[in-house]
Amino acid sequence: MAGIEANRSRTVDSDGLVDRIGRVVGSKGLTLEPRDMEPYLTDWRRLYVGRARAVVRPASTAETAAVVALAAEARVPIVPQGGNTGMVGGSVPDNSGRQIVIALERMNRIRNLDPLNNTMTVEAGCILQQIQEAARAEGRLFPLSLGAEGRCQIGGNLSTNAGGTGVLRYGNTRELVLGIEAVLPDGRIWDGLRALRKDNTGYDLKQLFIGAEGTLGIITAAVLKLFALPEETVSAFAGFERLEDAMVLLARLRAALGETVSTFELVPRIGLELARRHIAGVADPLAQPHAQYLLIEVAGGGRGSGLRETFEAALGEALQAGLLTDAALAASTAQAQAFWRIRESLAEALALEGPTIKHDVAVPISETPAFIRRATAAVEAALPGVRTVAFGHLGDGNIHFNLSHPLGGNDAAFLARKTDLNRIVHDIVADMGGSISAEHGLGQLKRAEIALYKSPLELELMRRIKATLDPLDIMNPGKVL
Ligand code: FAD
Ligand code: 2HG
Ligand code: ZN
Repeated sequence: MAGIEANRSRTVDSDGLVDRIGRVVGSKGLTLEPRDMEPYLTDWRRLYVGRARAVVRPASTAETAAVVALAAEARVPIVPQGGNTGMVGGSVPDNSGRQIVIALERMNRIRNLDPLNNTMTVEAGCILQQIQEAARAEGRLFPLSLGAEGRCQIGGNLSTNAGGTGVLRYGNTRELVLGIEAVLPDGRIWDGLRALRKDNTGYDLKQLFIGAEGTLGIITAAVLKLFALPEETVSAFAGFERLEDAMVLLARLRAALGETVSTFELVPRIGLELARRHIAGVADPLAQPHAQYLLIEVAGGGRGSGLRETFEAALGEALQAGLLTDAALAASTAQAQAFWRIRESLAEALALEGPTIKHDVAVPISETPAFIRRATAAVEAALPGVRTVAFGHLGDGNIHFNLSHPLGGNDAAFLARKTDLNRIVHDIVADMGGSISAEHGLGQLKRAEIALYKSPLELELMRRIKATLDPLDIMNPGKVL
């Protein structure tokens, strides 16, 4: 406790809350020094910089529950935080300096892996990659996969219902979970860690916490579904010209290869160029430039199953039919990794390119080409010179419709157009029956925006759920609603 004593003078603790929390988590679990708190106060995009009374890092569910109970008693708001890679400012505190951040990083144990039940039980602070590797070591696959997997935590993935590049085959995070354990806003622990494939005993409460962005409680552990580890994975990087052709290709690939088609991602030419400009080691895999590219992956039954040959033949037919203009099949793991690097570095490349206005939208899969065309024309008319970088999960109808600042323009003037450009893009999304947040959530960024696009009844139901579980409004207030 010496550290806590030493730090006490640096924080205002007139009600003794920090002292009481310190007694629960010990000096290892409490950060009060402004310099040490700093990484927990700024989001990945550097859009939000908050202040906090303390950063608390509990080591167990019991410690988390005790800290939440103390905060609830003192009516002090809590901000749950995972790997802090979220895109919408949900994981950082506001500017009041009153909130405490509860970071789950010390809760990183894999509690159990049951290969026969095809499940694993993990604590919320496990890094996604750690989970993927543990599953693989037992010959199993945990299919959630995203660019931030080396840093994001499963608790954050659950709380944002993360999507990523495996949704086409395995679904969103929501579909990969059998049970959760959560600390409620009053400090009680709900043990819902059931490892069952079937359980129709009333409302599916875990689904309330999944995608709630920390507004209903703190997820402390989860039972995850595991899958057979594919024996063979084949990746291709293909160039093409017309977005509609990609949709025809996806249907053809599914007809030929069934559920082995696991990734179907869009990279526009400008995305590849930005990645080459900003990310070390990125190269163009194809000889000539193309308007658009696809990263396609099939995974399945192993040598002798004919997977590679069938995939190659399907791509050959697509080239002959003019759906593709060129395609490279990865001949080695290193080449496959090079293809993936292009796709996974796009978010970072965009950030390094300068100010960006982001839209993470979903429309019916068949409507994605029409959406990209309509939205591109509309924003280019509204702001000549704006560079649209529309990329992402084409096979899911989820496009990351990014607007990169006009070259040679005034960045402040560009960012000042944010509300008006959001309106243009989101109105088109709404008109097409889509969603203004496909996978990143609402956080602080889209909290006001969603009020324009969700029905009053849906918003009322959400507010009622929030009020029932968190009547004091201490769990991540100011986010989502
Ligand atoms: P954080 O950012 O720490 O938190 C996110 C939200 O969850 C916050 O509201 C926070 O309060 C809450 N939260 C965190 N942990 C808990 C908990 N244990 N209990 C309750 N609430 C909690 N997202 C996608 O969906 N698909 C992608 O393909 C994708 N790619 C990305 C690529 C890059 C390079 C980056 C930087 C981000 C990407 N993201 C993607 C966004 C982000 O990685 C995901 O949203 C991820 O799920 C967030 O996890 P995290 O642990 O970093 O959560
Ligand atoms: C991705 O799919 C992430 O790479 C980030 O969801 C998307 O930066 C973005 O717009
Ligand atoms: Zn994405």
